[in-house]
Parts: sequence; C-alpha cells; structure tokens
Amino acid sequence: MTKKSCTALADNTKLMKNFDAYLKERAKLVENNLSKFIKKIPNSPKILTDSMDYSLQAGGKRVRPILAMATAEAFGKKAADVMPAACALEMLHTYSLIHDDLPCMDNDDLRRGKPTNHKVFGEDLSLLAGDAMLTYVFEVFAQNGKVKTIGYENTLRALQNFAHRAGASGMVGGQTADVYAEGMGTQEASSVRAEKLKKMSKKLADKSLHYFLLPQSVKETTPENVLLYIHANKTGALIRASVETGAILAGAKGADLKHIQKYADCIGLVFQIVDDILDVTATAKQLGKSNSDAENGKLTFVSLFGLEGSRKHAQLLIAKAQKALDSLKNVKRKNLEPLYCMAEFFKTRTY
Ligand code: GRG
Repeated sequence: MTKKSCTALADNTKLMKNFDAYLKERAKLVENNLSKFIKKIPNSPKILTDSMDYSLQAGGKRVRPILAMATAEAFGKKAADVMPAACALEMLHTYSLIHDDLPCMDNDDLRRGKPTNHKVFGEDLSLLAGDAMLTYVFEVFAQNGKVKTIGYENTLRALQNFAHRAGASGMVGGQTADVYAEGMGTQEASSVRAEKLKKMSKKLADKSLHYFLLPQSVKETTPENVLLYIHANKTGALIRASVETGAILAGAKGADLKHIQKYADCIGLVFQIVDDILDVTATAKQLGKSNSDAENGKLTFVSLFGLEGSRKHAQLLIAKAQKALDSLKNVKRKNLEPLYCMAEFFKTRTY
C-alpha cells in the first residue's frame, strides 16, 4: 500500500470490503482461541465458566485483539505469536462490559444483541464472572512468555503496561469519572450527584467536584477536560493497550513505539466519538445495546460539540493517526495496511 492510497482510503471501497472479510476471519480466529482458554479452566463450578463463556461468545467486533495481532504483524511477528495476549485483551474488555451492564452501573438489559450477563445468570454470579475473567486475564496474558519468538522479557514489559492501562490510571479511572459525570450533559449534574452522595458517607458531601472526576494532574474541572479524561481512559486506554501490546511483544522501541502510540491515542478517541455519534443516530438493534446516553444526561462528544462538530473532530484525528503510521521507519509498508484500514473502520463503523 503506498502512502497515497493510504490517505485516500475512504474512497477505496474494494479495500474496505476486503477489510470487512479480514475482520470477520480474524474475529473467528479469536473466538476459537477464547473457547480453548475457557475450556482449560480447572476446578471451577460449571456455572461460573458457563457465565464467563456466555459473554465471551456473545459476539462483538473483537477489535482489541485484532489490533494487537495487526500491530505485532506490522513489526514483523505472526498473529499467532501474540494470541494469548490478544485473547487476554478481549477477556478484559468483556469483563468491563459485564460489570458496566450491572444494575449498580448502567443497568442495561441488552449487550451484543443478547440479554446481559446478569439477566441470564443473576447479579451475584455476573459480578463473580467478571471478577474471575479479570483474574484469568493475567494468567492467560503471561502464557505469551512461552512463545519462543516473543519470550518472557517482552511479555513482562507488555503485561505491566497492559495492567497500568486497565486499572485506576486507565480504564477504571475513566469509568469512575463517567459514573460521577452523569447529568453533566444536561446541566443536571448536581442533582444526579446529590442522589449518589446520599448513599455514601456524609464526609464525602463537602468534597469538590474535582475529587470525583479528575486526577490531580488535570487542574480545571471544565466539561471539556472531564469529557477528554473520560474518553481517553474509559475507552481509549484499552485501545491504546491493544496496539501497545502488539508493538511491545514484537519488540518495537524508540521513535517507532512513540509513533504507534500516537496512532493508538488518535484512533482510541475516534472510537468513542463514533460511539457517542451512534448512540444518537443508530437504532438499538443496530448497536446490540440500548442507546441511553441522552436519557442518562451523559457527557458526550455530541452533547458538547454537536453531531457535525464531533464528525469533524473524528476526521482530524484520523488524519493524525495516518500521519503517525506514515512516520514509522522499521516496518514494511505493506504490513501496515490493516492498521490504516482499522483507523478508517473506526471512523465509518455503523455498529
Ligand atoms: C468494577 C463494577 C465494576 C465496573 C467496571 C471498568 C468498567 C466497569 C467499565 C469500562 C468502561 C466501558 C464499558 C467502556 C465502554 C467502552 C466501549 C465503547 C465499549 C463497546 O466496545 P465495542 O464496540 O463492543 O468494541 P463489542 O461488543 O464490539 O466488543
């Protein structure tokens, strides 16, 4: 793929059609491996592994493991070389969805077009299935060390990075802000938060808005800062971790690692901007989940910048992502094709 064709990707329907087939094939590969990993769990009550398997096999685009494999291939490894880590990424994502759907969080009935985990297995088991999945993630990821072409050193580096992105400094931090930002999209934040505070210790009532929403490193509690913090972490951190996992396992270093991280940051934000757009423009059937952002007064790109503003922002970020890929040095250009296509898919996806 030449640089010229990369930037003209939006018009290249043939390439994107092939990419659709590529996504499906890769998703199937991931699903087969996820199944194998679940079958390997010993000494667990069957209902627990059935509950984990239910959510893992419920469908989904599998973009995180696909990104990890595609990035590893861009840096000269094979998709199979990073399969354990790729499956761990999908498991972590699935645990987050199981917990996110619980009544104490988003209270959703539908996920990936099927009843949510707690609607089938009950709230208690659903919480435990998420916990078991989150723990198993690290056991599965660590197995990447046994792959000879990768080894334990790069696996450990990638694992540390992944844990950092998944926890308080990343996905869970972003989700925390999202919980307390509810209502900010409709100017009702204070009443929504007042309700939440009633269920907490009285000592918390006097805390500032900043305490609930942002890390110390972000100084001002503006809606823009809160929105960017939520999106970069709740969703962006795991997309970034997916790309980084493939790159680190494949031994990417220095300027190339920085460029690929820039790519990941840009497409991660685009993924959530498009999620915000689809919440307004797509049907629940298309999404396989309820579209409830406006109803819940969520702070979203659309609530702050409108549909057109959000689309323009996504377009700008895609151009930056493509530029970051163009800047990579120690890669074969042909091997970057799926990463260019993935950026385009993140912008144009309808589900
Ligand atoms: C510990 C109770 C408890 C909850 C933690 C951390 C967390 C809950 C939730 C993570 C935040 C979250 C669910 C972010 C949403 C990210 C997002 C856009 C999900 C949809 O991803 P897709 O479109 O879904 O890739 P598929 O179904 O295709 O995999």
